[in-house]
Amino acid sequence: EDGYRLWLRYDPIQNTALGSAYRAQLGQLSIGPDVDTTQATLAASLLELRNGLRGLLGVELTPARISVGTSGAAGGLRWKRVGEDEVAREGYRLRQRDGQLELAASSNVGFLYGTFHLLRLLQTEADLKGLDLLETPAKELRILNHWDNLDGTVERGYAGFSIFNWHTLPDVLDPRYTDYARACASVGINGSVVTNVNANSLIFREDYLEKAAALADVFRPYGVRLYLTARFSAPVELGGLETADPLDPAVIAWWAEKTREIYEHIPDFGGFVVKANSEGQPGPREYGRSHAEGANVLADALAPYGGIVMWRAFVYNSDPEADRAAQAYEEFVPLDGKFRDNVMVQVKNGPIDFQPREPFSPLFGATPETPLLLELQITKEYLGQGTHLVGLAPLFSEVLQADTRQNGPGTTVASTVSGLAGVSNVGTARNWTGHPFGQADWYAFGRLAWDPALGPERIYDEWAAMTYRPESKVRSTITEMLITSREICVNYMTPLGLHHLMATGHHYGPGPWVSDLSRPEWNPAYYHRADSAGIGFDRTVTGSNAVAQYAPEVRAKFADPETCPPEYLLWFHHLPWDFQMDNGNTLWEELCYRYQAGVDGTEWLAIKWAALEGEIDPERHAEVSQYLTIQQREAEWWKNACLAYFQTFAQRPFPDGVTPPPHDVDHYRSLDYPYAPGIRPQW
Ligand code: BDP
Repeated sequence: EDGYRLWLRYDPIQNTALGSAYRAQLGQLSIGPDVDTTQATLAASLLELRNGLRGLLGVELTPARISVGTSGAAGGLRWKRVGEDEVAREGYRLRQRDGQLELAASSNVGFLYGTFHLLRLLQTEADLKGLDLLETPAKELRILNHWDNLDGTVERGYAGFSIFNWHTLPDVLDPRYTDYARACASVGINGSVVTNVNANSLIFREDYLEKAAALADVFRPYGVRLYLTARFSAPVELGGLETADPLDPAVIAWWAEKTREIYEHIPDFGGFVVKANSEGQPGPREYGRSHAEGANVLADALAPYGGIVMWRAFVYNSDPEADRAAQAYEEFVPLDGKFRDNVMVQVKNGPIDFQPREPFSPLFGATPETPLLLELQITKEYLGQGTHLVGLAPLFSEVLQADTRQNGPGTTVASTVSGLAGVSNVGTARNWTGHPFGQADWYAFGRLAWDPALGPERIYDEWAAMTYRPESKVRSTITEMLITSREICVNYMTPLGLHHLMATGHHYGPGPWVSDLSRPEWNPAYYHRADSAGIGFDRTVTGSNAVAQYAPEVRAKFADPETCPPEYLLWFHHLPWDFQMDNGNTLWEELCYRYQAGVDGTEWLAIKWAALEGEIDPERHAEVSQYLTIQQREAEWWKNACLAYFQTFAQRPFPDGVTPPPHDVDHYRSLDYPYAPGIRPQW
């Protein structure tokens, strides 16, 4: 058992009574007259159904069991084409009707999604009796962003190398490309940006476009559109022009011609993602132009073909006076209304950078005329990377459900965005994600992009049943572990609103003492601001006043330490060590207890998992156990390093119930991880 099949395992259903009921219902398929299974997406749907039924139920959909082009015999499963007024594009209806189980869709991809849903019902051993559901994706754009480089490495990737082998494309079509697209489609992901945001112009060279086109051809039947990242200086680097100034006629013509060429290779190309004037990437600001002027030249080139630009709001500069958390808003809110219609601004969930917890970015809901995409990180750069078990669905859901109040109560982040982009965690690891539980985040991202209102418990329950076993102890234990693990991680890394305490470069372990990097906002000390008086970043009116970027009700709540939720306390406030928490603890005591709770939580995870021994396959059980050992040890490391360091300022004893760090802070400072994955020269 190596995890390659992800959640699409299709192993025989063990519950014999249920298996017989399913077999009685699904032994026959009738395909409506206007459902043409020679079309690629319908052929893929049929193939998936055949494989699923064969594996789960031992049912062979032989030609004798399929009636094609009829209005349908009694019993069995029936595929029926309906109009978009009945079932929206990409959506589907699954219901029992007149003794038949009917899958109705208005688009080919609707049949595909409906097929995956039906198989999921079987895999999770759901009751099909009285089934009646209508599904429509809440968001049109549900996209994975791969930070994959053309040389095969993956930025902030912890599961091996890129699954896209640019060297052997377009000739070698690794079956993994198809399985990747299947997995995406099974959770409703409909787009894939296959190149890194720190982009390489080479991708636009003819031979690379042929490679990209080969991938797009594999993805297409599964409803996954291909997108590429555009390096803003490509007209210079690849085109030989003297400038990449977006208002220069030669530059405008270059992008128009390049885009035409791309569509010649990939007729349904989705568009560009751009990281500009951020962390050394080129951009319009070099020419005195705004982000809107930069985005619009690409948008104009794409418009004739229906493509879009996803322009990232991840910008900050090195002004020592500026609060990094405030900069994206400052830069982009004044540009509202200045972007072309086919530009979306892609905003990370929080104002800084994929921390274990951040308040939502104040940009959500603040640009009524500019559609936004929510960018989430599925790869765990700041959450223990490939070795810690941390379920991200609670984090994703927390931001999606956060109420921005920008347009009255109930203006959730989910309601303000046109789609979701997730930075992928897959690589060449046999099980795709390195840590076996990393798969759950890929799964959860897709499910939440389809329906942001889905509860994390429900999502993990499905994943656990499909990926491990549908038996109740297995699914409930795994679900509980995944749900709880996020808070455990927050506690042992960055409790109470602390952020960016990670060591430099690789962002793996703790480095709260780092304060000597050239740019102020690359230093953890810039974020926690611990001193003899207290700890935290004052973002109220006495500090950076970044809190003013939120809608009045949200601002009022965050700006007062008495009403600010404890999980965001030190994000917005610099408070004395003896600040009284609601529960009667001082801030120092509470900080210590939280770190201890994080460590204790990793022990709890290990106990929970140990109780599943014998209930699931020994291979994956042993693998997860080994990772949990690392996590327990490293949670201790985080707690000890951070508490030893903060105590040098707090000068207070550790409260009862908190195990004091066995070493002083110099010991933790001296620890070194020279080969931690994802090392970058600076940030
Ligand atoms: C940061 C990563 C860096 C990425 C950057 C981004 O450390 O590797 O390039 O985000 O989002 O979190 O562009």
